[in-house]
Amino acid sequence: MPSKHLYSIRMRASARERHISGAERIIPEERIDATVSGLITRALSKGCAPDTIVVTLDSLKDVAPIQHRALDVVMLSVPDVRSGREMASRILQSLGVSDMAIELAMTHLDRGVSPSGNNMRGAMVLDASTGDRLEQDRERGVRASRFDWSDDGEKEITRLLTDAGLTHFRTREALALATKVAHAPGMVAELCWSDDPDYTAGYVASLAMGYVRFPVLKHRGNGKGGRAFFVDPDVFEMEAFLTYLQTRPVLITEAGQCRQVLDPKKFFT
Ligand code: WAQ
Ligand code: MG
Repeated sequence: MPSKHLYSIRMRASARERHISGAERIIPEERIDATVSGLITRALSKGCAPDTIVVTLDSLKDVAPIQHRALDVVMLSVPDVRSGREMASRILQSLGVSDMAIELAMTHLDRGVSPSGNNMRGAMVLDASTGDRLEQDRERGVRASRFDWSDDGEKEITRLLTDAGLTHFRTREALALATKVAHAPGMVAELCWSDDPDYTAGYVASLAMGYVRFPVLKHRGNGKGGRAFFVDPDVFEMEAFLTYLQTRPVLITEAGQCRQVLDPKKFFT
């Protein structure tokens, strides 16, 4: 893709002031029409009709996107929420996130991350040692923006994920987001599960261990979900973190590896 004519497109939809869906794309100018209409179709096809859909387009001008290879995908076969969360916690611990920070993150995600008990549009930012929340706006959270797959990258990852039995667009999108986020300065690890009541999967992502995916991290029917970005308090600097997450365009140009771990106990050995 020539970098000259690239645009960042962001969509977010809300109903009764609540966030219901969002998406991020980086595309060449000639695909603006098709992309915008696709994103609006997506916003309208959510269970509840949105009151507001905001689509934002920004030319990337002459800023060439940073290119990253996607995180490796590790699929852990856990049978239920309890074992999923237990395994997710062990992985976060091994990455240096404290027990307290893990527990606080999971409690927030279960309750609804914003102070009013709703889902946020963005993510929580948690001190990986204390679990303190560092984001300024706790209703909105921090949103990663300006990232997408390149055409080649998207083809490659779609093939790889499909071969592994992962056909939902959410997996591909979450992997792109997690790859951008993992490269943020001061970032240790991300914990995520969807806010969609029918989508129980989630992941722990980090540069060190890749995108570790769990088929279940919450119970079906639960509409609470979100993202926790754990950061290293020794090096974390909010301004640099936000500049990277919100403004630096990132294209994921290459898939990583993808493997399945059938016995999660063997993951660490
Ligand atoms: N930046 C930061 N946080 C975000 C962003 C963003 N760009 N987009 C969404 N969030 C937060 C927000 O609080 C949402 O409520 C929450 O994440 C969940 O978003 O198969 O579908 O779009 O491997 O519901 C993970 C597993 C699915 C995918 C994640 O997230 C898989 C998912 P959702
Ligand atoms: Mg959602």
